[in-house]
Amino acid sequence: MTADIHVLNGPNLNLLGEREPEIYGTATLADVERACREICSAAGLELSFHQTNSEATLIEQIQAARASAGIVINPAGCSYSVPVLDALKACSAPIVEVHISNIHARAEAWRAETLTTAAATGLISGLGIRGYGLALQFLLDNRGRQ
Ligand code: CA2
Repeated sequence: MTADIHVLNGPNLNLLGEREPEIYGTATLADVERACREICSAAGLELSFHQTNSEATLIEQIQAARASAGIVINPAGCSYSVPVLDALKACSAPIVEVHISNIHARAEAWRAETLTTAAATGLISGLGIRGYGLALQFLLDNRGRQ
């Protein structure tokens, strides 16, 4: 039995709160998980929350979530991966891609060239870790409308 909602995090996001706070803030991934769990439990939904540093594991997690009520994904460095894009395209679940920073305003222009966004219903970028909660709220509000 798969969880209702899946929040998936790609490579290096386990370091959130430890480096580059001027870009990513000071909250940790545990803080993000806590906030996501509060939102889902208030809505009576089961949440599966993962972070992986492995592209293969991320693909397996996407496949496991493919028929769920929704996926929130911060693919991080896997945002430029064709296999991750293909895995997302195979999902019937609505997908919201989240980036903590504004990838269109970063010093490195290539950060905006994500492949994975093509498979997402929508993108939230630059709203800090609040993006995760906003993405969940969208999925909850739109349940059954796809
Ligand atoms: O803004 C985001 O959420 C990103 O997905 C973060 C990725 C980056 O490659 C994307 O372009 C934008 C990097 C994640 C690395 O995680 C760290 C977290 C804290 C400190 C250092 C790295």
